[in-house]
Amino acid sequence: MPSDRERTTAARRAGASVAGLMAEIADVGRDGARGGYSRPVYSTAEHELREWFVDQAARRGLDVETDRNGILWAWWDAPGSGRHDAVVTGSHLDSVPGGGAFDGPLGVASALIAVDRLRERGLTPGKPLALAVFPEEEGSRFGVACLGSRLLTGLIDPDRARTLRDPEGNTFADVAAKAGLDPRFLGPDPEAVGRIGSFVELHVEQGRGLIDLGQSVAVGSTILGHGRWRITVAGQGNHAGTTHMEDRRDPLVAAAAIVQAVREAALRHSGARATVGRIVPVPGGTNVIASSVSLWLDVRHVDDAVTAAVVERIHADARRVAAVEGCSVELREESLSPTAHFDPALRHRVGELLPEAPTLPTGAGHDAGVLAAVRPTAMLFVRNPSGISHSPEEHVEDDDAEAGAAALADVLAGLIGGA
Ligand code: HGY
Ligand code: MN
Ligand code: MN
Repeated sequence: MPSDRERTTAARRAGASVAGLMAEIADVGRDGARGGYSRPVYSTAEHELREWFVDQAARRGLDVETDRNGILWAWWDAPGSGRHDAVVTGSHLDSVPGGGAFDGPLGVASALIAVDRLRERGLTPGKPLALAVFPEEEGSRFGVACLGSRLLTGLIDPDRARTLRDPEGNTFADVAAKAGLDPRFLGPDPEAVGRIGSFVELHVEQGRGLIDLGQSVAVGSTILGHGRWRITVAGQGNHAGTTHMEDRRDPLVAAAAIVQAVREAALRHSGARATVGRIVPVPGGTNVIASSVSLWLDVRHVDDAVTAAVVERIHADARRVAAVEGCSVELREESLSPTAHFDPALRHRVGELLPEAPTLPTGAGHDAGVLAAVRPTAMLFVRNPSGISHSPEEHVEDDDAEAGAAALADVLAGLIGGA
């Protein structure tokens, strides 16, 4: 059985730097059409990344288990029953369509390297330590952000989760079953949540905060409240050539006006952000007037009441512009997360451990935002010199990546105690 030090040496030989680990997965899930990466949950690409993580964890002597919701837990000294003080770190491996290389995987790779750094320091944890990988953080396949952590914490009804469908019509239950889960057991896992004493997620910064501060690493303060709604506009499908303009009830025309109304509604509230990033006409033929159109709305604001007011205004505007076109409109909430404030005591402790690191809010959602509602949670952000994310232009310099892993190791060392 190799000693911890031998394992670390072996891991270091195996490209054990954050940049080295990221290079190992750099070709997984590349999207030739969109650019960047498309790694939907339980796709071949994401499955390959999960396998890679399990292998990297095993090389470090971590014991990996997959829980009923598909969350991977790699334990350095798994907790005995009745323990509620485990320190957990990790992130996600799934991506948005055409996403960047770092959103998610950076936190997972940094957690692996942080274990190496702790071992190099000869540290033996005084508490259980786990690396976690959450499925469907982006909600890109089944439409609900942070689906894995919502199931874990009981934030989504398991029956609703089981019947969620991907764009091809596959249910989450069927896809999860094919991934090796038993859909009957999807749902709240109070024992798994109860083991967590604190959760720390490292993530690429998805804005410009650290660029402007000239720093590599920041400590998270809040996560902007955010939600997703599906707007369906119904009109009259018809022939593009035989239907006179005055005889049309074209839902795509109404949808175009709704997209403009979305921007105007957001601009009425300082700090609000509202986006339509996805429009799907049915049937979607070049020579066909659509019969219906779905638009997906993403609205965010630090004040949850403002988010609600923006959505309400958009709904009213959508009804109005649709009526002008002789169409009807339905708006349905798909997921909603209130603004998350990280645990003040943990945030203070992390600040003590990283005295140079500034604090930053984030406009991006994370599993840490879901867990923050039930367990002490903190986040670390690593500088992204492009300030761009959910795009192939997302980037992290090698030095900043190593600084992030070192900062994570410092935080974990401080939290797990031990010798
Ligand atoms: O959408 C978000 O904010 C996150 O990247 N899932
Ligand atoms: Mn993301
Ligand atoms: Mn992310």
